[in-house]
Formats: sequence, C-alpha cells, structure tokens
Amino acid sequence: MRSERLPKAKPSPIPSAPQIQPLVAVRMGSDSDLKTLEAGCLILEKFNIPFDVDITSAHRTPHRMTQFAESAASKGYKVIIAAAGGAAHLPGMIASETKLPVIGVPVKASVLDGVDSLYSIVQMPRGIPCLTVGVGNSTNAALGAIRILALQDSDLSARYEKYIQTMADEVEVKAEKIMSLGWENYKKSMA
Ligand code: RP5
Repeated sequence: MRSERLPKAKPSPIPSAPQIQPLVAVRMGSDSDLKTLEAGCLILEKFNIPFDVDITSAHRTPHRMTQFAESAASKGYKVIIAAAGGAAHLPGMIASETKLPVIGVPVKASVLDGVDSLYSIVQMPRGIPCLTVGVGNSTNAALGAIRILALQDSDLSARYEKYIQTMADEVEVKAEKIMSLGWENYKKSMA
C-alpha cells in the first residue's frame, strides 16, 4: 500500500507566558537612583502590583523620556513613579507630557542632602501637578500609587486597609511595652 504523503506538521509554537500589563511605571534618571527606589519596588511586589522599571533621563535622554511619557497612558499604565536627584527634572517633565498621575521621588544625590531634588520636583508651575514624597521615600510613592489603584480595585483596597491596620497594631504593641517597661528599659530592649 502506498503511504499517503501527509503534509509536514508545523511545529507548534512554544506557548509564551502571558504578559501581565504593568499598571505602575517606575522610572529613574540614573541607575544610581535604584537603591532609593528599592523600598518602593518591594512594596509594589508585596501588594502584587504589576510594574516595570526603566532608566530614562530628562537631560541625558530627553527624547526617550518624551516617548515614554507621551505613550504611557495608551500603553495601559495608571500611575508613574519617577525618581531623580540633583536638578531633578524627570518627574516634572514626565508630568508635563502625560495626564497620568506622576509621583516624584526626590533622590538625595551627593551634595545638598536632597533638598535640591525636593525643590526641583515639588515646585511645579500651577497647572502641571507632580505629586511629591519626602526625600528618598519611595515607600510612600508606592503606597500613594496603591491608594490610586485601590480606588478601582476593592480587593487591593481591602489589602491596603489590612496593611494600615497592621501598622497601627504594631504601634499599640510598642505603646503597651513602653508603658510597662519604662522608657529606659524599653530603649535597652531596642539594642
Ligand atoms: C540625575 O542625576 C539622576 O536622577 C541621579 O540622581 C543624578 C546623578 O546621576 P549619576 O551621575 O549618578 O548617573 O539625573
């Protein structure tokens, strides 16, 4: 019997992992800002928030920054966290090129203790808001982003409530302990 010639089976494509849409874009002016952003990234991970991290500089790569900012909303991001130090124009410039909420993290660079970065980010002109956290406080930037996302996500909102409650419980435990031990013994117990 003549064996029928069957068309060669095409190799089936290797299924790729489903891409998760990042909701938060974390951007920094230089990789030297990464250590400042680490705490915030850990918070986003703790809350299972999809996010991505990239480097783009307002001064060294202005076109890259503009391309990112202009397309951020259409790419599906909901919040942008941007960190920069020194003449920290990145968060404000991104804010001027997108309507998404931008949270600026002032980075304490090598001089001026981060006050330069803070003023550069917080002193935006009327009409273009750039939400700003304290110097180096990427934790609050991440929590701010979570608050924004939680407006549309009841599960996230419940998890954030729990986080707040845990913080409050920790303070209660400490308050009880300092009252019973006295401040001096409490201090010794901290060592
Ligand atoms: C800013 O200049 C960056 O955000 C960084 O905080 C600072 C210093 O950058 P490097 O000289 O460390 O690359 O644009």
